[in-house]
Amino acid sequence: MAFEGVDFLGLEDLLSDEERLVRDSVRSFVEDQVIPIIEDHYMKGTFPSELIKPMGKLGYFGANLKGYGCAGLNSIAYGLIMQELERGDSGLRSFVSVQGALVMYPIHSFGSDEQKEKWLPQLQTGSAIGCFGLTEPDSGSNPAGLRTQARKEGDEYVLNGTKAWITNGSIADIAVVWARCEDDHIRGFLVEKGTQGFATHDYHNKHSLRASVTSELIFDNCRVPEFNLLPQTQSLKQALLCLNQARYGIAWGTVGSAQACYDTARRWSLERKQFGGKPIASHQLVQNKLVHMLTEITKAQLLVFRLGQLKDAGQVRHDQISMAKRNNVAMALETARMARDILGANGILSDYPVFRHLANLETVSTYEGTHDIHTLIIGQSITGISAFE
Ligand code: TGC
Ligand code: FAD
Repeated sequence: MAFEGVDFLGLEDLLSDEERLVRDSVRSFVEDQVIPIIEDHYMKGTFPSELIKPMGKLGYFGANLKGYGCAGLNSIAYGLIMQELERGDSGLRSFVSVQGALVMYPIHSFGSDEQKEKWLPQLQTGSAIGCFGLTEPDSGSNPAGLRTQARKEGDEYVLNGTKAWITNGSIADIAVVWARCEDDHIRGFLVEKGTQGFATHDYHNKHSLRASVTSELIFDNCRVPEFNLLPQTQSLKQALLCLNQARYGIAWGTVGSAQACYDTARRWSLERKQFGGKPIASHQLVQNKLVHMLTEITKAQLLVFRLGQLKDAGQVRHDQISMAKRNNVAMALETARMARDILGANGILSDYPVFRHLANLETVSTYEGTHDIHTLIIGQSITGISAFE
């Protein structure tokens, strides 16, 4: 009897009933409502906005936060949501990551009571959409070099600058924007859609993350009331804390995309026959690939499971999150490439999810800190020496 699953070490047994329930419910949502439409959206380059309200209703946005209608789930259950969503598509997981980890989390952690009451309930249900603007055309890996300025004038801040590569940019009702104040400190601001001097511009020619909106945000003497400054933001540190939340979700999410690719490749290898009518799965070289894929997926699962325990215990370090993001994205990318190879020519078709995952994972490897930037973060942590400059 062949092992047909993707959970080789039976991590299932370590999950609580609630965690299993959450995982199964997201899995059903993805099977029923995402898989049937996602390829079409991907090929057309559109985001499946019809899923926003249902996902809000199911509690996926800010699911690990407490209060304001949020589910207050633990980190493992939250991670499992990301895993199942990314089994569907990285763009969908990105939407949920940005909404929860990069918009709701900073408002929840660094916002005033008024900001929390105004925005968190709407963001939680999906009746408002958020985006997070840190990256700029000339500062990606090095956000400390950002040039967007916030000048205080009376009871307003005047923003000038450009943010690049912003997920959900043009569809967002609220943007969390990181800007340099006159005292040289980087702080976070809430900029509402439609504010005078704020414009967006979408990237349309992407080969990756096609079922996701990516935009430039342009601030040209954009005036926001003082009320829109996130009062607990004093430096880049608060932006980095947001990244930790999103990177944690990515580390779980990429296990899902890798599982989808492995599962597709295993099934295919058992059906596809070459050389004398034997399935290609009967060849040692193909088995070697499948074994490698499942072993790496299993190791990645263990990594995020332990990370979740540390996070819930309030003990997780950012360099530990970097290790999981770095390893798991690379693992998923390699798994997707191997799956594509096992499917042969069929691997490039949109009849199978493999090439879509492969193309998406190229972005996932770059955003939220590139593979090499995470290498340097971990390198700095274990040697005490910064190799960034
Ligand atoms: P460095 O000298 O290394 O560190 C300065 C201080 O910050 C601390 N630190 C962190 N603290 C908390 N969380 C983190 N992630 C932290 N990273 C660094 C560090 O310990 C140090 O503290 P202290 O007390 O010793 O002063 O900082 P640096 O200025 O050289 O910066 C390097 C850094 C950290 C910015 C770089 O390594 C980095 O992370 N670059 C990547 C930028 C990035 O990830 N951008 C993401 C933009 S958002 C996005 O991509 C969204 S995609 C959509 C989706 O998620 O789906
Ligand atoms: P660069 O920083 O120019 O890096 C280019 C190459 O140089 C990489 O290989 C990198 O590893 C290498 N490199 C850079 N510095 C060093 C060094 N010191 N040592 C060795 N190698 C180095 N950003 C947001 O703020 N919000 C979003 O919502 C968001 N969504 C995104 C969605 C998509 C689809 C994409 C593609 C990006 C998104 N980003 C977002 C931006 C993303 O975070 C950046 O692309 C990423 O941080 C890398 O920056 P960069 O593209 O400018 O590359």
